[in-house]
Amino acid sequence: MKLVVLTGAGISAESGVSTFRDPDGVWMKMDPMKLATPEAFAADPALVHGFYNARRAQLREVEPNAAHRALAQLERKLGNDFMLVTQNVDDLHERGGSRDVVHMHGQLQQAWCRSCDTRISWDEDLSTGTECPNCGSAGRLRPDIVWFGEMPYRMDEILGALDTCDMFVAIGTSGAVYPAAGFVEIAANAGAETLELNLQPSEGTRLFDDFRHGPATGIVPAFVDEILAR
Ligand code: BV8
Repeated sequence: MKLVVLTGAGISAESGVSTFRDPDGVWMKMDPMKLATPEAFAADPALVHGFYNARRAQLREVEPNAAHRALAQLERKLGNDFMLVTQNVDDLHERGGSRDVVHMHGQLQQAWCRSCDTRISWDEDLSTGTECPNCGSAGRLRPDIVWFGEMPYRMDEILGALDTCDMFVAIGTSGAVYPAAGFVEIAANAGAETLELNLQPSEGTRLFDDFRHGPATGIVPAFVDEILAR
């Protein structure tokens, strides 16, 4: 069985990472257009660096949870028949044991030099004066995050997997951001069974064949046990 899993902020919520659109979510307190667009970065790079520096630093305070670990178990069992796509920019899937994670919206712990086009692992703060360790340019590094209006990463691979999978599962995502929100329809049109695992019905619940609602640390390990028993 070929399985594609898409995760969103809800899978990391019980680890202590804020979601975006829940009542106390990041975008309920801050305007994404001022923080997560190329235009915002051009207008006020120090503000944008500060926002991502705080979120990068927060990763040191959090740990993966049972849902991240369960998906790693599924990867070990299904091997190449499994694709894990995440909208999350944290590293909790990797720390939970997943080896191959498609970070379609980039990663907090990676910087991208707009001078030499190199991507570099980055654990520290970035500032408007930070020098690129590869080419030496100052002030040309940005967080390697896909902002609104930019093309998400590895779309060809993702679309290829959606076209050939037997099952598509969306976990902890509101279905508010495209193109990820459209994956369920692509998979369904290709004949896959579709399942939503979320705390509560998402904006797109009606697009799924089936759904289970509850905290990810409960419903994801239960789902993985079911698949492993098949
Ligand atoms: C693109 C930066 C072209 C990273 C993020 C009008 C109509 C349609 C589309 C558009 C439109 N105007 C503009 C667009 C396109 C736009 C878009 O979709 N906008 C929306 C807002 C309308 N998209 C883009 O610009 C994308 N690029 O389209 O390029 C293109 C063309 C063709 C083909 C391909 C591409 C780029 C999108 C990148 C956005 N980057 N942020 C960062 O700073 O982190 S978006 C942001 O939302 C996050 O990064 C996250 O990745 C994404 C999705 O959010 P979720 O993960 O779903 O989180 P959310 O809080 O919303 O939901 C959490 C869910 O978890 C809830 O349902 C909750 O109930 C649940 N939950 C909570 N606790 C738990 C739980 N579930 C289980 N257990 C729990 N304990």
